[in-house]
Amino acid sequence: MRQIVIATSNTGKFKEIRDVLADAFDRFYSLNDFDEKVLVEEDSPLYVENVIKKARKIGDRFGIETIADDSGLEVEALGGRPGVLSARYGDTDDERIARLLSELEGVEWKKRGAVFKAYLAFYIPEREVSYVFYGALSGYITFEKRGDQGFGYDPVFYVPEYDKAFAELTMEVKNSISHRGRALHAFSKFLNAVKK
Ligand code: ITT
Repeated sequence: MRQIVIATSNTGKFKEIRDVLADAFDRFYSLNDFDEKVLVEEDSPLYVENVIKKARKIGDRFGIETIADDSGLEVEALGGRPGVLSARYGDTDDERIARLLSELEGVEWKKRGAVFKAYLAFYIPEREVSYVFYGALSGYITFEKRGDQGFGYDPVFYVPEYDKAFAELTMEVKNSISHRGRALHAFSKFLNAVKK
């Protein structure tokens, strides 16, 4: 039986990752499944360093193959903020969105461009090795919230190709185009190439 820890306590991320990997693993754990809370300080300004640290620390602690995700939203008009600090822009999704929209007040549509980035690290404890996968998607920050699917900044991230915000797409469609979906696609190809 092949098990994997999805090293996140963000249930939105957990569901998206599990959905894409459903055929590759038999059992999925999130950090919420363990009583022990392992503290991982995401203190680097680089996503890639944070994600490797997270996957490795959790993988070594529980002795199970682990995938971690560090992601962020980079808004052009804000000089790339909130970026790697996207989770710390407020205490709740609503607060983070409210802050983003207020900082963009008065900014016209064509200057509201943004990129969502996702870094995934897959760590194999018995080999002490990490593999990193990357995905990104460009879009725009809306003037107000749209839709009720997904999580996080989904209601304010507009995808031109679909003329919809992420939160107006089903998880399947979001996963087929999103930053995380792209990184997961690369990870799936890797898993197929390196069958256990
Ligand atoms: P973990 O560290 O436990 O995985 P987190 O929510 O703290 O969860 P990050 O440090 O990667 O995750 O922060 C990313 C922030 O960006 C956080 O506020 C997320 O809700 C948000 N985010 C990430 N991916 C997103 C997506 O696909 N859609 C909307 N918001 C997203």
